[in-house]
Amino acid sequence: MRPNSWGGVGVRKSADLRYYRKYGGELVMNQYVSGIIEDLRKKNPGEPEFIQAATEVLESLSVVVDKDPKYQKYGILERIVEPERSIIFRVPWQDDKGQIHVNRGYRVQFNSAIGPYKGGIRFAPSVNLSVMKFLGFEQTFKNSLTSLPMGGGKGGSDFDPRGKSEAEVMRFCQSFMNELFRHIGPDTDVPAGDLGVGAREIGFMFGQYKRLINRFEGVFTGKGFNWGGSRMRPEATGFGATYFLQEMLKTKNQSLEGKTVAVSGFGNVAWGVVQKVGQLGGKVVTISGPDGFIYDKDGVVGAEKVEYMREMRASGRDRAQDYADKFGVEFHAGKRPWGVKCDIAMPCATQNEVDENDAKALVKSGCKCLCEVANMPLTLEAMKVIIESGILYAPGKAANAGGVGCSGLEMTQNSMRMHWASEEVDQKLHGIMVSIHDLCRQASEEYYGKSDNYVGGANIAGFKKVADAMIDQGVI
Ligand code: 2IT
Repeated sequence: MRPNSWGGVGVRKSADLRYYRKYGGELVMNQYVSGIIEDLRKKNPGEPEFIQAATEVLESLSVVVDKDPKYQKYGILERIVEPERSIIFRVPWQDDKGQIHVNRGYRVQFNSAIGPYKGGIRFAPSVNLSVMKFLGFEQTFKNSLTSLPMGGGKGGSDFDPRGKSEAEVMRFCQSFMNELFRHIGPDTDVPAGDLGVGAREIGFMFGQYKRLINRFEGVFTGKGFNWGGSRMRPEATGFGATYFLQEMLKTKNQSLEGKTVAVSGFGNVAWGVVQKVGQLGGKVVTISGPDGFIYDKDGVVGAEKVEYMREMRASGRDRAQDYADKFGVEFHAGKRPWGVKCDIAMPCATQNEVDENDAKALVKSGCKCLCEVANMPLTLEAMKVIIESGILYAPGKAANAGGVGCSGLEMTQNSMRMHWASEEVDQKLHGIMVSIHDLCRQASEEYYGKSDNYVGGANIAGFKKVADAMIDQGVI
């Protein structure tokens, strides 16, 4: 056993072995880090998603705190895993029949060291404090990677938009905002959309906010273009992820030309990916929903199919089978698309959608590259399989940062009271993704001695900017 930098001996065996340096066959993790992980588990019982996201980041920071004792001296890890503020509130609303319902609303304001809290709002039955905290935590590092001045936050509700009328959705959004408005503002906290929250819901929430505070200000991103939104924001997450993928492929002298891509989900993010992959000469052969996945051997390519994905979303039916019925392609009920033959996999649906068996199936099918587009789509066990397989692998917090990156550009445009043309936004988005890719590789090279540990590189590069800002700002 070898002492760590502070003379202590930190040894901890974990299911996740990927970041440990081996000293005489022992797997060593920094003792400060292992202590933080233990405390985190004790302090947050019943929050598996949050513990998963935080553990994954903390484990890759072992090498950073080994090298630089200031992070322990200033208590950075204990502070960075604790949200600055978590707000939980009642959201009562009436359905079209006059019946009263109560949902729970959340806003987790995780970290404001480098800018106002920034992050989406999710409406889904699976929303709870654990999910909000995992997303807010991830957002902090992701936003840091964009190089724009945005802190991390996330919000939402366990409200299920499926099967609700437009009037019901509007009343819900207004009630949600009747509480949230007092906690947000253009220099305080700037929400956006996420699962279940698109331009329509943002419109209803923004409208109510404006009415309550009697000011027109850039308090949301993802707004409609006519009332302060940015060009390209709807496309940004999917386009950005595909630009990131392009950079990854370039390091192997490859391009998207002729590549087959398996995609999950059919929402806003998958929609952007499908378009950009097609433009760059690749072919997306699957999309999926909660009911199963479709396999389109000719590719989800061309305006009609891409447009139909929007219709599927707008219908509120949440069914992938509609695509198979419309275009006469294969539908695999109750299955996920990870067994199909593909060169590249891009999970675009939700957290933990790829488990250990899915990961094994992907590797077996000959997949050469996995680019996460959803937030934390892989379980820790699935990550281990993918990392050990040695395939090219990027984490969501780097690859999907184009969404919030474009949100940052929307904030800039709002502050300037002007709009940029699509080409200008797209060019800036592309620049942001190339820069994130470089940051990941540089940090990976510096701390792991090899440049393609994107998971570790993203965590370290995202962390250092926030941590150093926290040190500068004192114990707050
Ligand atoms: O997960 C995400 O990065 C988002 N839902 C977008 C957040 C934002 O503020 O644009």
